[in-house]
Amino acid sequence: MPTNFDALIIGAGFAGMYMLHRLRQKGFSARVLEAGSGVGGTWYWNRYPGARCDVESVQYSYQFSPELEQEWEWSERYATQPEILRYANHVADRFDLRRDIQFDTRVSRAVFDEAASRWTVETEKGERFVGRFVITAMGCLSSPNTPKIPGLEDFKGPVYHTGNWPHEGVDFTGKTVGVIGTGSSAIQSIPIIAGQARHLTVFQRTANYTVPAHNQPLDPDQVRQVKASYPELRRRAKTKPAGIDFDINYASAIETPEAERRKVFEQRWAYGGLGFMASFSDLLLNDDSNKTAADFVKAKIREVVKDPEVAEILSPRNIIGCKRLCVDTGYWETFNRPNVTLVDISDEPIERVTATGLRAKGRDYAFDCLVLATGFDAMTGALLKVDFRGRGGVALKDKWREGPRTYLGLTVVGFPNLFTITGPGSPSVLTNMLPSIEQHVEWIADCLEAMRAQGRTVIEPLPQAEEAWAGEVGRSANITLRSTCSSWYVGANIPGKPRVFMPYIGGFPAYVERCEQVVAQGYKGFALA
Ligand code: NA7
Repeated sequence: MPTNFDALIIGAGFAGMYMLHRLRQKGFSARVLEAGSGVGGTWYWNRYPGARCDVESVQYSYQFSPELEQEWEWSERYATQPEILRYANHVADRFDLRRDIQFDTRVSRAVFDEAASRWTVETEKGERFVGRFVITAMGCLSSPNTPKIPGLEDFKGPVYHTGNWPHEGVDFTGKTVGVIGTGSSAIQSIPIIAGQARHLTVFQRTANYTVPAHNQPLDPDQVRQVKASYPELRRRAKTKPAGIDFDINYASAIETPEAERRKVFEQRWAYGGLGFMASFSDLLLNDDSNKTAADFVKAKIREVVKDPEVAEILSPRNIIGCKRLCVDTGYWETFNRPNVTLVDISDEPIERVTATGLRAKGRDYAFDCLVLATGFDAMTGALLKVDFRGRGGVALKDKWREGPRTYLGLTVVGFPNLFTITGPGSPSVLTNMLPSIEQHVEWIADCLEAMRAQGRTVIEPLPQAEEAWAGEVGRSANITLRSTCSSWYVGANIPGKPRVFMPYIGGFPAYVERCEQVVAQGYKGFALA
């Protein structure tokens, strides 16, 4: 079997699969190395109960193939993880991708050979592959974070992480369960776990904002309409900051009279989903505007949650949308159940996990199973698990010691011929991932094609281009309130991680335009050799 390729792609999620397809179309040889035993990436691992995408299914899908768009049928407004995984498998089969994907292969190291201008990629099993280019397609939320809570290894029952859930599923019927975390994964899984378990205890460090999904089966007529006008839907979505076709209200919340403002929030609430943040255009720009939305949501919590003390604990204290907004089905209602207890650990960390549960705030809590819904080492976690060595043997983790720096979120000075799909410094997690992935994949494939046409074999960004881009990423982050709280966007959830706002927040359209300008100006900011 050949081990020498034009490109080595790490990861067979939506990014890796399309990258492979696109490179094949352009006549490049490529091999995908994938740690899992199947395609799907994030959707392969995140199988916790209730896992769903928070972008509507008709938009969270590939658009590169009109035939694929037409033949695939989404069944619900928000697709479940099993349905998204079926879609990923359908794509793999339809485009005959599996023959170039090596599963059960975790990449451990990648070294750039300056003399040969090639990368050598090593796997945990000791295999080696050589490629002119390395393209990372490892996902932004794919390196699960297991906090170092003392005593975790002492717990006698099973410990599950939402980001690495057993494939056979878990039945909590009749069990007592503890859940640590109240982020998106917890908010989706808690109502379902509570429905099965004898008792559920939720340990909350930070209360989170969530908006009802109002999920429902898709109406066939509506699907027909979407399919008949897919190009138009995609075109509209690309003009929006998040690459999602939301109806954005360009008014200011604080300048809108109270009664009118309330009406807008109520309408968005009744519709459900992330579009709530598009109720007004200044919710993430102006503290007072943000407070109007935050107060609206807190009033909803008080309406739903019967015990005022519990409602108070569930009410977030930070600004809305600073941490990623969650989308739920029956989350707050769950805390009205007699078999659910909420424990506020905001002022004191969990003391320790014990053999039979955990100790927090001087009290012991007992349960049979422990669920860690504790999130991910976002955006850089998966990349830095691989020991990337660029020019002069420099390690990527050393280069990024103070935080990630990239040119366009796609390339890194000192690491020639390395491309990072949805890397830090690109819109990535602030957008619908699918169009962001497609835009990166197409940019990279076009770049390789242009290099081939010009007889070039090495591409690397210039230090001044990387510097300028890092400045732009930082400046745009500072304009919004989003960079102001302890979220995974700034690495705050991982002790010791440098605090840098990692994604580019200038919006999908501005970013795409910039990438296109770079190409139009002869790959401005890059050295091509
Ligand atoms: P998140 O959103 O990072 O949530 C993780 C949760 O776990 C969050 O509530 C954390 O509290 C909590 N956490 C993490 N470590 C601890 C410790 N040591 N003690 C107590 N609580 C802890 O991850 P998710 O998987 O829910 O969602 C990730 C993204 O996936 C989401 O944004 C969607 O885009 C999909 P904290 O807030 O840090 O105080």
